[in-house]
Amino acid sequence: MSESPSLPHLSGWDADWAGLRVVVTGLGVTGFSAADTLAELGAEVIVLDGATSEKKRMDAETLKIVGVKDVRFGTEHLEQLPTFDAGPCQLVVTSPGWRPDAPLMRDAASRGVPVWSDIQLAWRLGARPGAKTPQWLVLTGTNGKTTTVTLLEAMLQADGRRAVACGNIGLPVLDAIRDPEGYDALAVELSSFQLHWTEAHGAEASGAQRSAETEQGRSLDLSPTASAVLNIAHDHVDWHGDFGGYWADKAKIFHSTRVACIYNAADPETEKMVREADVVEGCRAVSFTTDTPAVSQIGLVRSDDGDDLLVDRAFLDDRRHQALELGLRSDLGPVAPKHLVANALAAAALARAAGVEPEAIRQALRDHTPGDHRIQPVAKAADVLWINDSKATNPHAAEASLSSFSDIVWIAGGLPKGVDYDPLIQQIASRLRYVILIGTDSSQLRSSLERHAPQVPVLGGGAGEDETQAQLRSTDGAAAMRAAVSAANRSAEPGHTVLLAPAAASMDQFRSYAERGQAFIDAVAALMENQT
Ligand code: UMA
Repeated sequence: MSESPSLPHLSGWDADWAGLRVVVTGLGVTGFSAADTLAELGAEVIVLDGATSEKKRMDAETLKIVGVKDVRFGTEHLEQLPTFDAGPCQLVVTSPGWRPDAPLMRDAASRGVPVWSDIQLAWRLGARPGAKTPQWLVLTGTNGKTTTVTLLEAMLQADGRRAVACGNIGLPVLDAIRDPEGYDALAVELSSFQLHWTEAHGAEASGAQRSAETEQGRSLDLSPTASAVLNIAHDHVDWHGDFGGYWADKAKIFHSTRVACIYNAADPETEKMVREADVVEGCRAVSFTTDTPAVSQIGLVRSDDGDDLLVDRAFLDDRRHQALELGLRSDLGPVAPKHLVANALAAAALARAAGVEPEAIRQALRDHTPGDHRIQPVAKAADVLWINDSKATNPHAAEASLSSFSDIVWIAGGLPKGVDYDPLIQQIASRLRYVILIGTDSSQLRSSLERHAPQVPVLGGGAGEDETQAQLRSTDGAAAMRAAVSAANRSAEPGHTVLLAPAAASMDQFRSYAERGQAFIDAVAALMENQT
């Protein structure tokens, strides 16, 4: 990305976008919203996409109607930037997934053509004329983004604000800012890809940028009210080149933050990001913790009756001597795992930075329903927690739940889809106490466990002929799950978590991951009933 501020004159809906020659890369949801917006602003737009589909062709037809006449499909268009009749391309607005080493991005860099994410464009536009200009509350992280942004949206709405969750969660930010009425606040989930293509010069921007900023009364680069990084672990490293690149792109979220940068007290890397950020004068560093909070933290206080309190020691005047109650752990549901509490605390910190009242936060915690089959607590009995993460159909998705718990009795297996289990098993071996494999053939997972977690007992996944093993392999999914749940019950000890996170597809034994999750819920319910 160019180091100097790009297109400094273009800020606000009424700026001179007309005639600007813009290439939009990608015609997924981002590209469509970007091309549609730019056409409305009067820019000249060419859209490029390496692949095509029925949906994309229909979207191209729709774009034609609004004035985007030139949509090109096919890899032959991805070698270099196209030239417009009126001259060379002046700006690229890219879909997030386009890698920096893609030929088009290299071509843009060599010609000095700025490349913006849709986030950068949305920030520059602000809002439609006459509509409210929203506060931006932004967050990123390797895991937990979607839950946190959903909770944040609910907290803002419970406080009576017109708010919406957008960004990587699915609704393009450009669609949110083009809402005719406008929003009071945007709860924005940002991916590392989106951040990569978003400029962040920090509050100490160059002279040219600062003068433009003064003129407009608004920073040219993303300058959110509050920002948060939930955690950082290895992910998308191939895209970013190395972990350092991924880290640096995530860290950009803190730059130019105005009220509070929120980090995870349990993840020193997120604190380092805040320390290195160039923020607006007066912006505070606030952390969240699942332990008792110190000053400038939002955290969890154990209570005598066994129900922990979520408390704020950051956003109140007398924070040295007082704490503000935001809700109870049990507001999040009968069993609220630690990672969910951490996500709720992060959302609460962002909401409090925007002035949301404690009552609204509590209301949102109470209204929260965990997504079905996604790290969904099912029961807690005899100090054993039962979690349904049937939606974890590959190792990457399973890792999120496996790394959220220690002392796990793991129910896994199914159709492996040709993936390599070794990295996952190496990473989580120390957390496993017992493994039960369902699936008609989970031998691949079993041999990975034998190689990388030889100390962990494994039931199933082999050719054993005893009745339980045969049931675990059965094409009758409900029977297989009953056998797995009953074996888990026999091996789980107090303090353990029984986790269904198959890391495999379900279709060898079930119609869908939802049916597999429901089979688990039913088997656990039957078990609980028999035990009472
Ligand atoms: N394309 C090319 N060449 C390339 C790369 C992409 O031609 O080198 C084309 C593809 O054919 C496609 C288009 O570009 O038609 C881009 O589509 P996309 O699916 O990559 O992106 P969008 O549909 O615009 O969706 C994106 C996010 N996807 C990615 O970042 C990969 C969505 O996040 C996001 O919800 C949406 O914008 C709205 O902001 C999804 C995601 O998987 C959920 N995110 C990753 C994650 O969470 O880990 C980052």
